Amino acid sequence: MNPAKYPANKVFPIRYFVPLALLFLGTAFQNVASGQDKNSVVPADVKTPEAAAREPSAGSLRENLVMNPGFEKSGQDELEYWALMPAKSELSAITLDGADPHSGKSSLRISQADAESYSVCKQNIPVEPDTDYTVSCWMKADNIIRADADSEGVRGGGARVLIGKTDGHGIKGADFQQGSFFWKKVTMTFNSGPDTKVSLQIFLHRSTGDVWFDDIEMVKGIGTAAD
Ligand SMILES: [Ca+2]
Repeated sequence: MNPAKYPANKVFPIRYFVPLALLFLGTAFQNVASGQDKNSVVPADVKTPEAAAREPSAGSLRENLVMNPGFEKSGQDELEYWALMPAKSELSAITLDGADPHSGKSSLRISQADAESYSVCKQNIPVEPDTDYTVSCWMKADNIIRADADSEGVRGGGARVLIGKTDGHGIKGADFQQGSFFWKKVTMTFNSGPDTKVSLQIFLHRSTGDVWFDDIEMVKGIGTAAD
């Protein structure tokens, strides 16, 4: 820069200052009038309807409706949210197992030595009527062998996840599982029909052997949350 060519008093001539000052004041007044300045009284956490709609909320499509789905919450002598009904002849048939869970620290194990035993673990879940839901769970099995046919010719079933009415009637069950297999995901869909509450049940029906359940999921709509 050549000081002789650009003297200090010519860098910002006074004739530019007044219009710029008026422009600044005019902009500041406009912001205050429209409520957009930094001292605006509109709280920062107020969401527009569009922003609120994008956020997940209770009852959203992908929410898992099962409580304690991975069998990680347990108090003394009980498993939170689940009703345990071991077979009458094998009252210790249902336990938490810390060995090789599908997730977390434990899975639910049903172990039966009597082929006529039937142990059930269930939970009531609120639903919307006439709505499709998808149930899935992870299962592992060791040597599940069904009971022979009873007096009516009906064999034992094996291990299964089932959705029923709260009065005990079935709505829909996934395929019965037998034999031995490592962790696998079992999925089914059902429609709630007129019901506003269903009973989600996992059980080992009239069979010997061991079955483990973990990460039970029930979501509204067709397809699991991971789909
Ligand atoms: Ca678990």
